[in-house]
Amino acid sequence: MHLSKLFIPLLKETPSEAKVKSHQLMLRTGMIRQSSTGIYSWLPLGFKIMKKIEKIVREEQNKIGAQELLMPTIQSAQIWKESGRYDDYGEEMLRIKDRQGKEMLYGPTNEELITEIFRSSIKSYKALPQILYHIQWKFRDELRPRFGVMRCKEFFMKDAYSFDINNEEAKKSYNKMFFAYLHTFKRLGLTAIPMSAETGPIGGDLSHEFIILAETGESKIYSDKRIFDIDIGNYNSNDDSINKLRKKYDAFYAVTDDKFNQQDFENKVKKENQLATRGIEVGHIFYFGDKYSKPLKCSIDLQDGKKVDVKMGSYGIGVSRLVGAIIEAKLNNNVMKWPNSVAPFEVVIIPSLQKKDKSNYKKAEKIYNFLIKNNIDVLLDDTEEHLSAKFKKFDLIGIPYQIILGSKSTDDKFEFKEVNSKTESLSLEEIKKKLLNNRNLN
Ligand code: 5CA
Repeated sequence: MHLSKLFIPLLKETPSEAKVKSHQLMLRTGMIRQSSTGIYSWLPLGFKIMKKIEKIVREEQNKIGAQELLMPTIQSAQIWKESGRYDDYGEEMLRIKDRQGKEMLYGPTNEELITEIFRSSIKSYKALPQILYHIQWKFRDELRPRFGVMRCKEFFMKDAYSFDINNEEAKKSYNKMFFAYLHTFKRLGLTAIPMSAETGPIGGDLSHEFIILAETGESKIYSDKRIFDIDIGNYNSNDDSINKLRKKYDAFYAVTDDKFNQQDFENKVKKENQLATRGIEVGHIFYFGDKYSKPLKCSIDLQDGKKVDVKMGSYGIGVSRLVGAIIEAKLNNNVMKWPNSVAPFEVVIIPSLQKKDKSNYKKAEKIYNFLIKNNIDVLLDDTEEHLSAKFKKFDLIGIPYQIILGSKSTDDKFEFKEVNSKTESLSLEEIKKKLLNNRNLN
C-alpha cells in the first residue's frame, strides 16, 4: 500500500475530549471516528488492527475445541423474560419495538439466546461437552461511556458458552478457557493476569477477570507481584497440566477492588511483594452452573434416564477494547510500537523524497516490489513531507519496522530500524529474513 492512497485521516492536534493516551492516539491516527456518544466507526487502520486481534482470539478458541457460530445482534425480549434478566438489566439495555410492536433488544450479552439454541437442539448427554462462541457487536447503554473504545456503548466482543453434564466436567471447560485466554493475551504481546472477581449481572460464584496493568485502567487491583513471573510455557493443554496452571495462579493473592480485603492482603502477601495499582479488564470468565439452564428449561437426558439441567459458563474477551488496551501497554514517550502479531503493516519504507529526488523514489519502489513479492505487508510513504515530519507521523502509527532511505543508504544496503532500537545497515535479503523470522514474535 502507498501512503498517498491509504484512507488515514491524521489529525495534527490531540482532540480535547480524549483523556487517555489510547483514545488520543486512535483519533490522531485516524483509527476511529466518533459517530455519537460512545459509538464509533472503525476506519481502515483501526479496523485492520482489530481484525488481526480477532483472528488470534479465534485461533486460540478453536485450539481448545470451541466452535464458532454467529448469533444476531437483535434478540427477542421473550427469552430474557424467561431468565428473569429483562427487568434486572435496567437502563443499560437498549430496548426496541419492531413494526408489529414486538419487544426486541440489542444484545448486551448472549446467555439467554445460546441457551435457547442449545435447549432446542441437544437432548442427550452424549453430545456434551460443548463450547460455542461468536464474535459479534454488543450494545450496552453505559451511563458514562469514556476513554474511547475502552468503555463505549457499542463494542466488539468474543463471547463463548460452555455446556456440561456436571460441575466437575464444567470445571474442565472453565479451565480450558482459562488456558486459552492466557495464550491469547500472550500472542497479543500482553501479560494479562487472572484475578478473582465479582460476577455482577452475569451471575454465578466463580469468576476471573483478566487484567493488564495500566495507570489509566478503570479497575483497582491488589496482587502478589510474583504472579507476573508464572511462565505459561511450562504447561500444556491436557486437563491435568491446565489444572496445575490454575492452581499456580490461584495460589497468589490477586483480586479486583470489589473482592479486596485489607486484612487478607496483609496476611497473605509480604510487604515487598504487595502490588496495589490499576489495570484494564480485557477478558472475564464466569461459571454459573444452572443459573440460565434452570429457568430456561435447558436439560438433557443422562445415561440412567434422569434429566439434569446443563451446567454452563460464559467467557468474554473485549476485542475492540483490546485495541485501546494494547496502546496503553505499548505507547511509550509518545512512540507507539504495535506487537508484530497485530501491527497494521509489517514494515514501512520511509524515503526522503524532497525536491522530487527521483533516485530515492525508484529505490523505494524497488524495495516495495521485492517485499510485496515475498508476501510482506509493506507501506510506502510516497508523500513529499520532510523526513522529520514523516518520523513523527510513524512514531504514532506504530509500524514496528522501518526502512529509511536518506543520505546514508547505498544501492544495496539500507537503513533498517526496529522501533525503539538502533538502526542497522542491511541488504534486502537480510531485511526479508529478519521480517519473516520476527513475524511471530511480539
Ligand atoms: N457474558 C459475559 C461473558 S461472555 C460478559 O458479558 N462478560 S463481561 O460483561 O465481562 O464482558 C466481557 C468483556 O467485554 C469485558 O471483559 C471487557 O473486556 C469487554 N467490555 C465489557 N463492557 C465493555 C464496554 N462498555 N466497552 C468496551 N468493552 C467492554
